[in-house]
Amino acid sequence: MTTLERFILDQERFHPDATGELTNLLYDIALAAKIIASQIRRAGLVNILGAAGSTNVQDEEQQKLDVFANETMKNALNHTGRVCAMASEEDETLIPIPDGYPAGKYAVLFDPLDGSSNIDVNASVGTIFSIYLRRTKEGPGTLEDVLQPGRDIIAAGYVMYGSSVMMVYSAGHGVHGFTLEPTIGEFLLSHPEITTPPVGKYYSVNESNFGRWSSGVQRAVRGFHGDEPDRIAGKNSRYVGALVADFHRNLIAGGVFLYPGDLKNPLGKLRLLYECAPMAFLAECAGGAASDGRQRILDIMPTGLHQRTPLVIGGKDDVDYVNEVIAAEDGGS
Ligand code: P6P
Repeated sequence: MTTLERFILDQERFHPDATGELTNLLYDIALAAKIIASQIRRAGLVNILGAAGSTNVQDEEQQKLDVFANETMKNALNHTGRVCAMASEEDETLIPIPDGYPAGKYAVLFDPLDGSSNIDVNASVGTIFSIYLRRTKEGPGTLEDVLQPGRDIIAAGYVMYGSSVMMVYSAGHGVHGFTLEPTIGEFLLSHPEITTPPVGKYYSVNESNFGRWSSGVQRAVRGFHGDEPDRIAGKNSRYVGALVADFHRNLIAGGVFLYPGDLKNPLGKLRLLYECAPMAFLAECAGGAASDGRQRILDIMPTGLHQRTPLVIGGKDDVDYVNEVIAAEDGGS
């Protein structure tokens, strides 16, 4: 059995100047994941224990799970001296380190509970995180430390709370999956060196938006329907409605996920910093690709914490196909 801690320590050989701080930071995130997982597992009992906002049988305030997950991530990271600042999809502004605690060399961004509406129907949800080296030299972290392009990510990953709890991460040397063994409370290496096929068997998109897409996006998706067999083989449609779950299936089995912009939301729905950039980092580390339909996600320079971007992510050839069709049909750069 290779635990997450043992594996990350072994990986340090790739970083001669490793101080062990990144190892400890990843372990802090793994601890938060275990705490969140334990609370999610009880979600189905909330009617017995009391719905969010009410008090449970122990007369404790029942937090909404996304609030709980957000507080858990912040509390696992803010006092360690490894982090100078955080940003979360759940917080409007930058999350500073509390007074009295040292500011560390990393900036951490996260979506604490992605796809949380799936909880009510017992479908998969996830936590997404990315880690950067701070930009500013010392003192409290600032927006400059978190508004960094995805190409500067030094590690990123997600936790998927599904039929089992899995943590998938990369520090730039391969993508590795760990499955939580609940009886011992450890993440054990279950999927070393994950790579994603260049052409996948699945495509994932919310087709109810089809009428609002550009003609390029419509043509690319019709290609996935099998309408242009001479150009691209048709694919099976799979869509869970939680990015972590759709991404994970496509990463392992091969596939492409799209959340395009449309007439109503030109930049789509997904957030650049908390959802698209970390997943794009993982996709590229696994041999895949990620674009906004035109440019590489990792090259987008963020201007705001909560900015959105269209997303095409998965097998390299599938992403290239979508980019080519959009360029041909929609023109522009
Ligand atoms: P739609 C969940 O709300 C989320 O942010 C992603 O996890 C998911 O991929 C997407 O939105 C689903 O959005 O519009 O298809 O329900």
